[in-house]
Amino acid sequence: MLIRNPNQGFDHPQGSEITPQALYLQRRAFMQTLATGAAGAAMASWASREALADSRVHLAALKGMPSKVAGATTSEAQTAYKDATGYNNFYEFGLNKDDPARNAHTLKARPWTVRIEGLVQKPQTLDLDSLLKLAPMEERIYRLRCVEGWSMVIPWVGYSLAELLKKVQPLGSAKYVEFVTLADKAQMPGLNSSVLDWPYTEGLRLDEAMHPLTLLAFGMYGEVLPNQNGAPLRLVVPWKYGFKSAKSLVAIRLTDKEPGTAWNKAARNEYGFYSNVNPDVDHPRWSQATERRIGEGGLFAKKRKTLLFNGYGDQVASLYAGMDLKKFY
Ligand SMILES: Nc1nc2c(c(=O)[nH]1)N[C@H]1C(S)=C(S)[C@@H](COP(=O)(O)O)O[C@H]1N2
Ligand SMILES: [Mo]
Repeated sequence: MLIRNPNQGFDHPQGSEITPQALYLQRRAFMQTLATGAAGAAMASWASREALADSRVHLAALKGMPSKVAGATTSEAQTAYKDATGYNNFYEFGLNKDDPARNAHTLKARPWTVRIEGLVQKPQTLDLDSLLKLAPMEERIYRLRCVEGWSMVIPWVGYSLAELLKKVQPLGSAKYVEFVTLADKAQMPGLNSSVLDWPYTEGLRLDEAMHPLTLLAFGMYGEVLPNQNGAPLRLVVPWKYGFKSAKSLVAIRLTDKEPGTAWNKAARNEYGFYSNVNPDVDHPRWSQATERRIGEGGLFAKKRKTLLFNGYGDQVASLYAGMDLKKFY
């Protein structure tokens, strides 16, 4: 059943009661509620009244709709919602996998603005409603591979980052994109730790950022992003290790130089700028040859072979033609 959550709109039931059928019925109920407008009051906590109509179309109604981007959607079994929202890396809310789910309720995901700045023709600050309306959304089911050796399959809702970048018109001198995420001690207890130099930042080469697979995600499993997954919007770059997919973005900055990244600054020899998933290039502490799919059996479940570019090589290998992937790790 649907449970109203004042912070996030709707909550899923937790735990083992989630079966595919239960999820299906729950989603259908969610869509029906939206269709009758009865969810207006609940949704208002997330989006403004004007944005309501759009968010209905853009998120809930898109559940199960095919992505228009070739190769973006895998038919592999989706990770259970409780795992995708209960086993997270979001160091701003703590270092343990269950910390974000427990602590991220203090994140105030709305109102929210994102600055798009640097080497662009039209720098601007966009609020969430404008971002939601900026381009048609799609559902894309991506594998997400963490450098720690586990992976998930998550149905995201969003649109290609390229849609946003085209609107601001990158200058000819722009070669890279830096992503800056929220760093607010009042909302994020993890900022008291000095493991990373806050804010958490990431970066892509401009052609990587413009690649249609690179997703600006606003939702998952047909709903708005839970706080622990990077509400209200995040990056998802499916052929790179999970840490490239920065959560809770507040600025997108186009530059002419390769930007530093939070992990690269913390341990340069461990985390390169590119960080493409590659079974042949090990992390100093973790082999990258295999991975454990979260939710698949227990301790003795067979590991899966990790795929070059996380299996998205057909789409992205050409971006790295002629590059030594061991050197540019
Ligand atoms: N701002 C921010 N973004 C972040 C992180 C983080 O600690 N802070 N962790 C990254 C890592 S290591 C991974 S594996 C993914 C996890 O995303 P998920 O929790 O939605 O599965 O988020 C990435 N984005
Ligand atoms: Mo990760």
